[in-house]
Amino acid sequence: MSSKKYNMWLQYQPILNTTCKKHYQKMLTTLYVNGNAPTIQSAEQELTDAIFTMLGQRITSKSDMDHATIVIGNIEEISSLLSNDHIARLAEMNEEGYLVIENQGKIIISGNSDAAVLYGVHHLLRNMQLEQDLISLAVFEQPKNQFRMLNQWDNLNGSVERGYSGKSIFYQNGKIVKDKTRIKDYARYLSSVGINAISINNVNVWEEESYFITKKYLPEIREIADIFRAYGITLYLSINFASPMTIDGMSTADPLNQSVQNWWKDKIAEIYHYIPDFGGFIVKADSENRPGPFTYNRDHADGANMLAKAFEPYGGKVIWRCFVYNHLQDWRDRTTDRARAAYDHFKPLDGKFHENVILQIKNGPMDFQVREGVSPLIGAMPNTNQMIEFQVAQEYTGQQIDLCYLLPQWKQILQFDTYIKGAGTTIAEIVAGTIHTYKYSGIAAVSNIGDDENWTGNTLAQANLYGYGRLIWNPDLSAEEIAQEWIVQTFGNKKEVSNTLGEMLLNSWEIYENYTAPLGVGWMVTPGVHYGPNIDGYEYSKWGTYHFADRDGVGVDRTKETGTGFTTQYAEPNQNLYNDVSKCPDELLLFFHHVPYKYTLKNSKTIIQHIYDTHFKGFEQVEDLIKKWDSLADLIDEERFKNVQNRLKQQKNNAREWRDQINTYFYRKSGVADKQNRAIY
Ligand code: GCV
Repeated sequence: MSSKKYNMWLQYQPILNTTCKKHYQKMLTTLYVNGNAPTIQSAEQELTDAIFTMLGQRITSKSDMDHATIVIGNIEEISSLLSNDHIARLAEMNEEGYLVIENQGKIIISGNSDAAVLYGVHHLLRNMQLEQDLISLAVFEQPKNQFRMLNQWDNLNGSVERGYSGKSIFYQNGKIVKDKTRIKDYARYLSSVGINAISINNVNVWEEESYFITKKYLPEIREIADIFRAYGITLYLSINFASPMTIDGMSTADPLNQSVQNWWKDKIAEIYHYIPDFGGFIVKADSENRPGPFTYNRDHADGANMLAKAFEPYGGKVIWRCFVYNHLQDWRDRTTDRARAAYDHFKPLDGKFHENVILQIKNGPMDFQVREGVSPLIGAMPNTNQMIEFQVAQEYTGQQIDLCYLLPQWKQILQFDTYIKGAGTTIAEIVAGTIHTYKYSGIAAVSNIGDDENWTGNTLAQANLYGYGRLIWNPDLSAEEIAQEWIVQTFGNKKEVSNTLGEMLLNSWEIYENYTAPLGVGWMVTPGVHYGPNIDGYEYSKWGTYHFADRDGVGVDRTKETGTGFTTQYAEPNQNLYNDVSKCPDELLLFFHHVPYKYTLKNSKTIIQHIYDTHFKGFEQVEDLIKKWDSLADLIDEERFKNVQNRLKQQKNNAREWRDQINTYFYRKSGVADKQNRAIY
């Protein structure tokens, strides 16, 4: 399959700028490759294919590097082409660091590992897609984060939990797909943005998927691991904590039970027999009905360490999710606060986990809302490896129908200063492992792809996948830079498209927030599906996701004096910032406080007027998005144009429904009229 929509940001369109094209054609004629590891072969293939489609010329192979215009490969053999300074700088970088150098008309790409060479090749190709000059190129790059992971929430029956782009590319009707071309293409896209780890099944591991770690499935999973390996990506599996019972009918899965421990030891040995560089397990335990150590009165450290020990001889990791909370809450009970749960469960266990365990913590204490505080657990365990979890899949942010470019949100989270070790203790530094010197750390995210021809349902949602990879490689890139890179590579180098689409993407998170749940309160979505408004949909449910609106006010009191005390989980001065209603930032006010409708925000509006204004505005902004997109009709191919146009139409209906339901709801609750007298029902 190859079409513009399928090719995402690796379009490799013919270069239109003639000066640029001539310059490239002259420079990129012959190739010398050193090394034959699968990743190096992928790099060579990518380079030759891309140059052919961009420049219309086949690059020829050379067996000696002196006569080649491009040289790629391991540093040892090609070091004679580099200066001592180049070599020293490369040696200072981490295992995935690479260099791309132009020296007397020759391009040299090398790195500290085979995967690094592939990243270097993609750097060159990105520069070419962006039509940049290659003369005097002297790039030295290394990723800021060690783990750059994607989690697939794919099920064996072909469905994808929270998937908005068709069915799974991995599984179909209860089987692993035979034709793995699409998996290979996915690996290509991921490697082009530096992803280096993937888990390929849902963290909710159902009955049949429990058998993935048995010989029933391992031979085929090995094939998938081989595919990803050739792109520098390590394979992980999600497991069922009660596997010894499910798979082998044992009477217990108690992590302190010797026969359970032996069972896992044997199981892990078996996996490594098939996949010698297997990454490890992702575990969702004692969370939303999934089994875990609590059944046996054991804690999460007991559970994780049992697996970690069995992984030790092989270098495998246990990625243990912290999304643990009471999902059977009584709405009448105001003392239980879901936001507190991860910290309350895990913080006391700091230092108890083995060094090959990494805790995976959702970016917010609730669940991937359009806006919520940053999880106070991140950074709060100096002696335990941690990584943050984002959601590229737009579960609560428009489900890839509504436009919501998530880079500004992720940037804000990464830049958040926890002050855990004084000023500058940002989330970005914590997950990069520079604050607490974690052995392993990084970033994971729920993927947003499926088998739709364009991978992501909404073509514009490709920007979130691209941006996720780019941002976690280099958190200093701005959301705008990333958007521009993506636009040019995806739609070509046209000023009008870059300007208009850039603006659409960058404002889209704010627009989505404007017409959905206000001021950080979250939810208000249709239960189960999580799309579209249902303001009280979760208000009297067991999930712990309440807004507490009554005739006088709205919001969740999480203060230490009168509320749940969640604010105390933050270090100072954040604790005080959030706890004090007069200091709390507007956008999070209802996440931390219950306030009257006539309470005045820092923006000088009352809460109620702010709700009305943002909801009317959000809808108008969607109308404007439609106009903007329509203005690009002649500049974008029909298929992709129509795809987005159609989604924007649906977004408009959604925004209208949100606007009217929210405004009407709060008008009826508060009895306060809109100052501008607009239509409220
Ligand atoms: C995989 C939310 C989602 C669930 C998901 C869960 C999780 O609750 O709605 O579908 O389950 O998060 O992250 O484990």
